Amino acid sequence: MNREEMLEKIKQAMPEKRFQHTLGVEKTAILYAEIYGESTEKASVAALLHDYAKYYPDDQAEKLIRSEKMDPRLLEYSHALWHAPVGAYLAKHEFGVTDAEILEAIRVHTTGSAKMNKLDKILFLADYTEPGRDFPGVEEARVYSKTSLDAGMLFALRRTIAYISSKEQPIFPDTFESYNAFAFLKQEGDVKRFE
Ligand code: DGI
Ligand code: FE
Ligand code: FE
Repeated sequence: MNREEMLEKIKQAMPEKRFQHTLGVEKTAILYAEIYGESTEKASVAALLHDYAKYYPDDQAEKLIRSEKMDPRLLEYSHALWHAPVGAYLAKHEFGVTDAEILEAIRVHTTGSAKMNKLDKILFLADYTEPGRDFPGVEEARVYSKTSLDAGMLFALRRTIAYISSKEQPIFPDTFESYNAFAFLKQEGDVKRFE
C-alpha cells in the first residue's frame, strides 16, 4: 500500500480531529527520529497507524484480544487501552505491515513497556507532545523529548500515572512497569541518558 492509499484508509476510519492528531504525531515522530538517528520511514508508518483502531468497535476488539491471545488483563482495564494492541494487529492484517519494530511501537504506544527501544519511545513521546496537544506540562515534555528520550519518557509516565490516579482510575501494570524501568535507569546512575 502506498502512502496515499494508507492516508485515505486511515482518514476514513476516524473523525477529522483524530486524523489531524495523527498527522501531528507523524510530523513529531519524524522530527524525533532525525534528532535521535532512527529511521524516519519507520517512525512515519508507526505514527500514521498508531490510533487506527481508536474507533474499532469494542465487541470486535474484545474478540481479537481473546482470539489473538493478547494480554488478557486488558479486558479488566479501561477500553481506552485496547486500541494500541488491536491497532498493531490491524496494521499487520489490514495494511500489510510486517516490520516487527513498527508493530511493537504501535502496540505499546499507550502504556509503554518495561523494555522500550528507540522507536517505541519516539512514538510514545510524539503522541504525547504533538503540536495539537495542550495540557499543563506539555511544553516541558516537548523540551525533555528533544533533549533525551529517557528523560521524556520518565516525565511523561510520571505525569500520566499522576493524572490517572488523580481520577482514582486503575493503572495498567505495563504503565507502572514502564515508569519503573525509566526510574531505575536514572537511579542506577545512568544520568547521562537523562541530560
Ligand atoms: O490515543 P490517544 O488519545 O492519542 O493517546 P493514548 O493512546 O496515549 O491514550 C489513550 C488513553 O489511555 C488516555 O486517555 C490515557 C489512558 N491511559 C494511559 N495509560 C493508562 C490509561 N488508562 C488507564 N486506565 N490506565 C493506564 O495505565
Ligand atoms: Fe492512542
Ligand atoms: Fe494518539
